[in-house]
Amino acid sequence: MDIKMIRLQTHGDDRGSLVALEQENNIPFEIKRVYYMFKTGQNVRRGCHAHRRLRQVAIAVRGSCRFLLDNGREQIELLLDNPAQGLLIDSFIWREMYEFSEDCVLMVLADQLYDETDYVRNYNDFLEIAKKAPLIPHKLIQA
Ligand code: T46
Repeated sequence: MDIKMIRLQTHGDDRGSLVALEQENNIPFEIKRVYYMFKTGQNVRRGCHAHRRLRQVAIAVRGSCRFLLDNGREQIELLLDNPAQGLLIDSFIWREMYEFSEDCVLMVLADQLYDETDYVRNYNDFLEIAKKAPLIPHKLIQA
């Protein structure tokens, strides 16, 4: 349950920059779904849930937003503001996103199709389940 920031190689020349995302390569799973959010209102808090199985990589392809990640024992706060950085969010991490910049486009790559039964939306339920999980400290790893 490490929190891993993936450095995405940027191919740049005098025309600009390009980042390529490849499953099982710089994205550490098979990509089954991609979604993105934009025009997020000010003072909006998104997420506020955990996933039972889902693993994801979030990239602020434009603008910035903050993430709160919580494993039931510790919390970590991060600013995502670089299109060449991917935040790996493993299963069973409570996540909240907030302070979206007006221009923020937050893209998420997921290893599963959309499945409402995979969501844990109640924080107390999440804590109960997290209590039973082995203690793995939150670490921020630059890859
Ligand atoms: C997550 C964070 C980072 C779909 O129909 N298909 C999809 O693939 C997704 C992601 C959402 N939806 C529908 C379900 C809701 O009616 O889009 C609506 C908004 O979804 P939600 O309220 O779950 O959005 P967020 O921003 O709270 O959470 C999303 C993801 O759902 C979640 O998996 O980890 O972004």
